[in-house]
Amino acid sequence: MAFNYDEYLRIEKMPTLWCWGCGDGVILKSFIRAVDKLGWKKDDICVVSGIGCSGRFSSYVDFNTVHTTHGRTVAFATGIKLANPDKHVICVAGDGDGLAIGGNHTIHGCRRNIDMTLIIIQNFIYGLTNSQTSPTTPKGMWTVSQKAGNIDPTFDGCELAEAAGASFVGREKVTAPKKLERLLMQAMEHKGFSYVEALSNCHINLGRKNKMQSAMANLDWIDSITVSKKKYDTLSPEEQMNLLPTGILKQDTEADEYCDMYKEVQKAQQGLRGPITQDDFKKKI
Ligand SMILES: Cc1ncc(C[n+]2csc(CCOP(=O)(O)OP(=O)(O)O)c2C)c(N)n1
Repeated sequence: MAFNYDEYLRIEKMPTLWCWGCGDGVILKSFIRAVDKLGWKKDDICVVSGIGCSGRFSSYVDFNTVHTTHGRTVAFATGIKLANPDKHVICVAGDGDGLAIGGNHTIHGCRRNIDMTLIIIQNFIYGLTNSQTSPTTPKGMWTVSQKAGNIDPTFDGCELAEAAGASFVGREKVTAPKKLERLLMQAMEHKGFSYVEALSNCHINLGRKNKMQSAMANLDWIDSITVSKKKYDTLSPEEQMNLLPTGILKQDTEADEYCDMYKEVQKAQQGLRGPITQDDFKKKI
């Protein structure tokens, strides 16, 4: 029997505002299937998104949802999680939202290792506002803010998340929706901050000006720059240079989780335990 997405969607909001052929719908469907497989109740989930095409995500799913300001997704989500530690909090942000204006919040969400999942919809461009350079726009590509070609160095959001302390980091692409579904399940099940980069196409605002005029051409390009982590690890540094590894890139099940530690703070303040000391932590410095 066909999967019934309607159960999880706000049907009155359909059709989506996303352009025809946009990969964001593939991510939405993969996420819904992952939630269904986890068996989570809709009322136990809160989806928090920012502004941008990716920000529409929270409007379409029939969970508790918050459509927040551009760049502040993780900040809002942190407050929601601390007040409701028993709920599953999922943030969705674009590469501009989560890595440029909201980069600082992303770094500190990772550093605190608070139990939530951040899905970065990485389409290499500011989509909604028509093609400004984002921190992940490849060098040399045309953008509306760098019409002679982008000269800004890019950074890898997954490497950033790993270095900042996220305890689960992974990347997948919309051309592998079943793998994306599995990665999202693993990320959402993980206790701690999980960072998932979902590579999506924006053939309208990235592709059209960069010799990828159709969704398929944009997707082929994404396929050409990605390789499984298993294969990636066998390549030389020169071969790795222009490739993005996919799959689980980091998984640390031992790291201290922020809500657990915060419970200890509450107990200490209520006189239910002594002060918090270095012995309460696995990682001290
Ligand atoms: C504080 C603030 N700054 C700028 C904007 C304008 N703005 C809206 S969406 C957006 C970029 C969206 O790009 P991205 O986060 O990559 O998401 P996409 O649209 O590609 O999904 C910008 C700059 C805004 N709404 N609020």
